[in-house]
Formats: sequence, structure tokens, C-alpha cells
Amino acid sequence: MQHDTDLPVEFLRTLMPRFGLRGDVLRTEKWLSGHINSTYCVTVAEPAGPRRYVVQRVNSRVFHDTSALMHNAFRVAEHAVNRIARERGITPEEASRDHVRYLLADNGWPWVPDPSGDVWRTYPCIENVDSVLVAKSPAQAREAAMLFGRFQNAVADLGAPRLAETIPDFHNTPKRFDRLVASAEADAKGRLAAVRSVYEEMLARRERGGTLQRAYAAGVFPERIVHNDTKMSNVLFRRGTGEGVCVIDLDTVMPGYALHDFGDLMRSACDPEPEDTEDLAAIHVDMDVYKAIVDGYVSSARDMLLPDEVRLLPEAGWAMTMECGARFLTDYLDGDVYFHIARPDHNLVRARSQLAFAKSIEEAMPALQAIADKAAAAL
Ligand code: GN1
Ligand code: MG
Repeated sequence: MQHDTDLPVEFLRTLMPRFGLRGDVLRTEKWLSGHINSTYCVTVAEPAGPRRYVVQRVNSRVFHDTSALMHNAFRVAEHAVNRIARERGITPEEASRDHVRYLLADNGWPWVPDPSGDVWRTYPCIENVDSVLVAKSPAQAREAAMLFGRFQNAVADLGAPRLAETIPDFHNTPKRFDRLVASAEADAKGRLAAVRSVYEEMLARRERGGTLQRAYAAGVFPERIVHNDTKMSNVLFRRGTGEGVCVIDLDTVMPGYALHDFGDLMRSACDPEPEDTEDLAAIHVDMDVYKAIVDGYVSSARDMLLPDEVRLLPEAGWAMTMECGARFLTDYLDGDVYFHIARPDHNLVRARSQLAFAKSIEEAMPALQAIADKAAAAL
């Protein structure tokens, strides 16, 4: 679907007081980030000076149960903020300067529904931070990996009830391949003929795409609470020092597998090109970044990881890359109904780049595996 670039200024003015923010709205901006939700930055006048808030519209076409999503995200954010506050001897309010903490609305929920069925939420903007689409250095990628490992640790003791699976089978790679085949068979927009070679190259990888799922089915790995969308752009870095501050985008935090979080980070961090590059020749696995994320992730999640999980880290990077490519191609064949696009062939371009990166991982696999095996042996 096309990106919604309209700025609903009047709506945002009426929305902020519902979250207890009664000061004048001084400025509203559209933030172009993310393929699913729409994000705005709203500056509100407060006694201590202007303060910025991140306001997001959660896309109900993708998240069918937005209230389950918000229950998950709110619980997880509160848990993480309270834990950080305890550990650092600060208040949860102070911790929320550097961590996502959703505000409650006048309806008692951390969201406000609109007539279209979408829901709106807000949290105080985390200031003096930067985010990146691609890793700028191994050190930066290592920070990201450590933060995702720490995040898994922070939510590991969330307790009952089990978080809702807001998108069932989210990282079930074989089912993502099945969806791709179904979309190719339906060929709703008549686009298959022109993309048949990409499609066939993907299908040739279908069997391998089941490797992680077969391990889960064998009961080898524990289910954990995981982030599920661990791309570089979901990490905030302190402006100036470059220190990792926190992870954002809690929409897909759900029960799942640690390997998916590492794999999706590897997909985005180890590829020096952005996900929608057309420069396929520039795509390769940055080995220094890979070493840095293995080290960062394993050092921060060491207490929970099993050696067999660590051995499968590079395979997880391949699987998450292939899965993402299959999802982009599926959406292209379906007529761009899921991911926001900025140009007509955007999903196809993304699918091609993910396929190219998966092939780079295949070539680099012996070296990637040796590093993972070494890390597993040192656990
Ligand atoms: C979507 O919307 P965003 O950018 O947070 C997608 C992820 C993909 C990612 C690819 C709910 O994430 O699974 O990996 O695009 N989120 C959902 O960039 O499908
Ligand atoms: Mg997301």
C-alpha cells in the first residue's frame, strides 16, 4: 500500500489531551520509518518547556487484534522499564527518558481507537539519539546485538499469562514459503511471468527454509519471549557517543525463538546495503560485523543460550533473510497489500536484494559456521 504521507494535524490536536497532554501542540511531523505503522512526532508545550512525543497509528490490516498487540507491548514495556529502574536505582519515569513507555489514555487503555479500526498510541520521545538503516561499523552492530540480548534477558521473567501471538506463525519460514506459492498460483495481479526467475530461485531454497522449524518441532530449543523485528533501525544510539540506548518497536514481541532475533539482526546488520538496494553487486556478508554481532549477542544472552542454538546462528541469518525475501515477493504478487511501498516495484526490489543476500550467506557459510562453532564451544 502507498505510504500515508498526510499529516492529520487536527486529529493529533484532539488526540494528545486524551493521553493527559493538555499543553498546546506546537508542531507535528511525519516520521517515515517502518513498513507497517504510521509514525508522527508531536511537540507539546509543557511547564518545563516543549516536549516531543512519538505518536503511532497501529495498522489494523496487519495486526488484526490491535488490543492484544497493545496489551503485549504495554506489559513488556512496563516490565522492562521497571526492571531497568530497579537495577539503576532510578524511578520508572526517569527510565522512560531512555526506554519506550506508553502513556495511558482517558479510557484506561494505552491506546485510543479511531473510526477506521486502527488504534493510536504515544510515548515520550527518546531524545539525543540516532537510528541507522545499515550498520556503520562493527562496534555499532555489536551494541545493537547486545541490546537485543539484554532485551531478551529483561523480559525472560515476565511470567503468566503467556503473551498473545498477535501474528500467528510470524517467523514460521515453511509457512511463509507456502504463502508465496499460494500467491504465485493465484497470481492476482498477473505479475508472476515477469518475476519467474526470482520466484524459482526462492523456491529452490524451500527445503532448507525448514531447518529451524524442524529443530523446534524436535523440541530442541525453548520457547522464549523475543522481539521478532530486530533490524538495525529498531535500535537507538546515543548521539555523540554512539552507545546503544534501547530497542524500540515492541509490536511483534511474542513467544518465539532466540534464533529469530539473531537471524533478523544478521539479515539487516551484516548486509552493508539497505534492504531495498538495487546494487546487488555490492551485497555481501560483512565478516567483521558478523563477528561483532555473534560476540555481542552471545555475551549478553550467554546465560540463556544453548550451544546448539549458537551453532545455528548463521543458519538463522540465512532463514530470516530468505523468509523476508519470500514475504516481499508474496506481497508484490498480491499487489502490495501488506508493506508500505514508496514506488511501484518496491517489494520486488526488496525481494531481489534479500535473495542476493541469502546467496552471499550461502557462499560465506563455512567461515560463518566456524565462528559460530567457536562461540558455542566457549559457552
Ligand atoms: C516490517 O514495519 P517494520 O519496519 O517494523 C515487518 C517485519 C519485517 C520488516 C522488514 C509486523 O517491520 O517483519 O522484517 O518490515 N513487520 C511486520 O523491513 O510484518
Ligand atoms: Mg516492526
